[in-house]
Amino acid sequence: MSEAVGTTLSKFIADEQKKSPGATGDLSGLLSALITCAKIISREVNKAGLVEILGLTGRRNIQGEAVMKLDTFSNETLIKNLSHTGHLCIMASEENADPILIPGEYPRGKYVLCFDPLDGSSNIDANAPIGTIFSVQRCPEGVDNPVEALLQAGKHQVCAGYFLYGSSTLMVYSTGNGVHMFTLDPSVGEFLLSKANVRIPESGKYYSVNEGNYNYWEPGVQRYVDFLKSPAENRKPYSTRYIGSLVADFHRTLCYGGVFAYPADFKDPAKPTGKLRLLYEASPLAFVCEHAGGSASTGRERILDIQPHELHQRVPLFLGSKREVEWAKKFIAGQM
Ligand code: P6P
Repeated sequence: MSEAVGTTLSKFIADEQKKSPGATGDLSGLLSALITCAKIISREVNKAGLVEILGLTGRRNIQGEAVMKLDTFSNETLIKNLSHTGHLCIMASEENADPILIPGEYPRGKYVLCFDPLDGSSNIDANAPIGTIFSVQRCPEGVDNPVEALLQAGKHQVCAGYFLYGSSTLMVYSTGNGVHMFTLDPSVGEFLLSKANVRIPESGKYYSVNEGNYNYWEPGVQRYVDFLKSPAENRKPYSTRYIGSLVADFHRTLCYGGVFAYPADFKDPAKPTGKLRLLYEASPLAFVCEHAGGSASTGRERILDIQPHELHQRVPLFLGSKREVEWAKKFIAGQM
C-alpha cells in the first residue's frame, strides 16, 4: 500500500502494524509514546532562543520553575514518559552512565530502548539543527538480567530512527520495511507523511567530516579525504558540508547522498576509537541508512555486525552512499 503524502503518522504506524502478522501493538504504542516526547522536546527547543529575549533568565522561567538544560530536559522527558508504558524492559541513554531500570511499580515490556535524547545540543545557542536518536531491540527470551539485553548487535534492531529539530521538526524511522519521513505540522500537532520509502542516492557530491582532525587520522583516512577533494577523470571534486550536529549531517547525507564520517583519531587518548557512540548513534543511523540503500562501516567492519561490549562504546563511523563508504574501506585497507 503506498501511503499518500500527508497521511498522519499515527495512521501510517497502524497500517504498518497490519503488515506484521502477530503484531500486538506494543511497538506501535512505544512509537506513539516516543512521538509524544518528541513533540514536547520540539516545543522546548523551538522556544530556547527566547530565554534571553523574554527574560526567562538563566535557570528559572516566568512561573519560577527551574529551567533545565535542554539535553537534561529531553532526557527527563523521555524517561518520565516511557517508563510506565509497559512496552520496555530497560532503557539506556547517552545522558545516563548506567542502564535505566523500569521501576518495580510499572509493568516490564518486551522492548529495549537506547537513545541519545538531544544530540548536538552544544549547537542550540547557534540555532543549528539538533536531534533525538532512538534504537529499539527485543528483550531476548529467558534473559534474567535485562542489562544483558542492551548489548545486542545493531542487525537485531526492530526499529530505529531520529527526530530532527530544525527549520521544521522531522521524524525519520524504519522498522525494516523501508525508511519513512514525516514533518510535524504544529497547527495540527501531528506528524504528516512527507516521503515514504526514502532511498539514499548510490553516490553523491558531498563529504561531511571535521577536517580539523585531519592530522590525527590514520594515513588511509587522510588519503581517502584527499581523494574526495581531488578532481578525477569522471567527476568534480566533492564539496564539504559539516554542521557538527550528527542528526543534521546524516539527514542531509540521506537526502543528497555522499558520506558522513567521524573516523577514529589520535587527538584524545581517552577516545581511541572515535567520538560517536555505537548503541544510540552509529547503530540506529546505520539501520536507517542501510534500509534506505546505503552503507555504514567503521572502515573495517559493518556497524550493524558489531557485538557491543560496553554501554557507551565508541566506534569510528563512515555512513552514507554505498560508493563513498566502499571507497573509505578500500583506502583504509590500502587497496586504493
Ligand atoms: P566535532 C555533537 O557534539 C556530536 O556529538 C555530534 O552530533 C557531531 O556529529 C559531533 O559531536 C561533532 O563533533 O568533534 O566535529 O565537534
